[in-house]
Amino acid sequence: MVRERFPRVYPAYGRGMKRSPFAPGFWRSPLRGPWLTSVLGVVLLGGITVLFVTGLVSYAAYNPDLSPVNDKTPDKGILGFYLFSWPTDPHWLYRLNQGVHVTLGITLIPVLLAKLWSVVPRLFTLPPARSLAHALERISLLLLVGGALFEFVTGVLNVQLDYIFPGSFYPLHFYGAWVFFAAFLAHVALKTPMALRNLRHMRESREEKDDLVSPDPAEPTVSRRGALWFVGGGSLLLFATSVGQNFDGLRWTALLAPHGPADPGDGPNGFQINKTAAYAGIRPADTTDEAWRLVVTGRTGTVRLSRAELLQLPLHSAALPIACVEGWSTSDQWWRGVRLRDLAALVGYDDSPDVLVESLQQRGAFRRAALRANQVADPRSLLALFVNGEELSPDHGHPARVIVPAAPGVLNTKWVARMTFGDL
Ligand SMILES: Nc1nc2c(c(=O)[nH]1)N[C@H]1C(S)=C(S)[C@@H](COP(=O)(O)O)O[C@H]1N2
Ligand SMILES: [Mo]
Repeated sequence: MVRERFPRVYPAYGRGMKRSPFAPGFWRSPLRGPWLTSVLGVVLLGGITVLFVTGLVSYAAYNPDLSPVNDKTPDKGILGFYLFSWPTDPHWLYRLNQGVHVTLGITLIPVLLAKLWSVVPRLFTLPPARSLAHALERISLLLLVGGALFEFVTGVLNVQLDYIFPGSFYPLHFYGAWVFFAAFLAHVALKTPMALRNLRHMRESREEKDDLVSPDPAEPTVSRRGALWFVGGGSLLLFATSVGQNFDGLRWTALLAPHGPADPGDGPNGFQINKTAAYAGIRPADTTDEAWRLVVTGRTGTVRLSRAELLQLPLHSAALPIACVEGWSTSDQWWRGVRLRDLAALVGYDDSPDVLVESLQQRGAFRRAALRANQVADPRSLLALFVNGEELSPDHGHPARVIVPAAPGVLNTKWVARMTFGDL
């Protein structure tokens, strides 16, 4: 019966035209309509706002304004206007921020796909633009949809495959975020009033006028609420199989998360490893007590310390996690070593300055990192020699690694060889 109405409502289209996605009768799911689109839209409004904020915050945590060594987007210009000195408290700050960013991003994938599915007929409207305003709106939608797909795809690739774009993930994801969020804001400003109205008094009868409602709907196989449960269930499944990468005891539940190149095994050093010593090209011969020296440079010159000499300095402990930009983190581990600020004092600084930390590693992205004065000054910031009561394993950075509260994992340089204190 509904089918018969179709040619009368759209006399310009013959039945054969339904094969074309541009024909109104082509899209036949009875689920499409303003209510479904509005529910999904409101979920994304909240979710994507959180993703944007946690993403910008995560970028600030890298100290990109401190040193060219840390800056992955040298041409960020005014987009870096908001950068601030990353605090060291609370010590789980980056772990929380990045866990939320990555886990929420993964969880929202089904919602994003469902939202795009719910409006896909609009991609195929003819004529492509009825007016200048309509043309502008469609271009902004292109940026919106393209931006969303781009951000989710680059994010997931970084989380899953590590560094598929060598060195260039940050600029892509960072600039993409701004383009996407600008289009997102315009979209939200235009659509929120209508979406809220749709949600408040939604009657099926009112839906008939909307262009998302198929003029020629197929028999329903599932209710709209059923469809929402399906999307929500997909999100829940993704959440349940990725959130565990943030907790040592639950890591096995994170079926979707990468588990690192090496099984860290049990025992004191049995927690997640990102890059193994072998991968980083660390030669065991360079890390022996005879060969290894820590070279510390500062105001008063250069000091070279053997491991035995380091052990003569006051040793301190701190319980701190490792939290990677990729969204995995460890529970707090007990690190023991020399305070960074004590090393600064050795080369003439009573007030902690910035420091550039370089590792034995000859190549690769994360062989050096710059820390800000407030990070050096924190008494929990250590050049760690031990973890959980045992010497660092080769993969965790033996003979010595940096560990700083609240900082992204990438700033916690392993296999440290050289520290240069001074304003960066
Ligand atoms: N020299 C060096 N230090 C490094 C890295 C590296 O590749 N080389 N990776 C960093 C990154 S990205 C993270 S998340 C942490 C991982 O620490 P873990 O392997 O001890 O868990 O170490 C950091 N320190
Ligand atoms: Mo990392």
